[in-house]
Amino acid sequence: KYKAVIFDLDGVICHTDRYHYQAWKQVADDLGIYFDEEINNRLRGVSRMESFEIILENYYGSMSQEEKTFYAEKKNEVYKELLKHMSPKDLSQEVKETLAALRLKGLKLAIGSSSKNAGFILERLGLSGYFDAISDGNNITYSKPDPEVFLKAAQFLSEAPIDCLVVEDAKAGLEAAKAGNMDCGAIGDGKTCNIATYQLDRFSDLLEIVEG
Ligand code: B16
Ligand code: MG
Repeated sequence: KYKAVIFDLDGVICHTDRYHYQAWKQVADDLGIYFDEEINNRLRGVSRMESFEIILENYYGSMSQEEKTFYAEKKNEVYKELLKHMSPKDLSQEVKETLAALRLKGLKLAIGSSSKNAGFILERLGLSGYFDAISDGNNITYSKPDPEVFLKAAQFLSEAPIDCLVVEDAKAGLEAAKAGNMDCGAIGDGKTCNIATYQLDRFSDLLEIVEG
């Protein structure tokens, strides 16, 4: 039925979402901005600068563009330090086995992530070179919910969007898939918004979905 599966990275293949939270929390605390897990959920799949704008909704001062860039870079430094804790052990057995089984079925596998750190994360997980294509924050102009990141992934794979299935944990990502004319499966926090083609209770549910 599908020829390729395009995976979001944070919240799907791995759980760097908690590191994003910790890093933003540090910046928010420094600035005296209220920030919690619920606000953090709104940052899923959203680019770094757009994430900071959401955090700044609770900031009652004014901030120049230079200062915004400074704090966003500071967050990224903290985040990158936290990413160093990751190792191939952070890749679950279930994800590893499911990816291998999908590949055996002849499906192409790609990453479609908003993150500019996607390459580094994949390296930490021992997945460098594993995917047939990587589309991430470094090759896009518009971030999710714009479909660009997934359309580029399909293009890198030489597949039509309609033959690709997207797997996402974020509302912005599911909307991006829909806007790109792709079916999508929601996992984790993504299940709460009810816009996906499929709801995945577990990552391995993908095996049944691709069977059709
Ligand atoms: P970076 P995904 C997204 O990754 C994260 O969900 C989102 O919280 C983050 O702001 C965004 O990447 C940008 O990440 O600061 O590393 O460039 O879920 O699209 O894989
Ligand atoms: Mg995500």
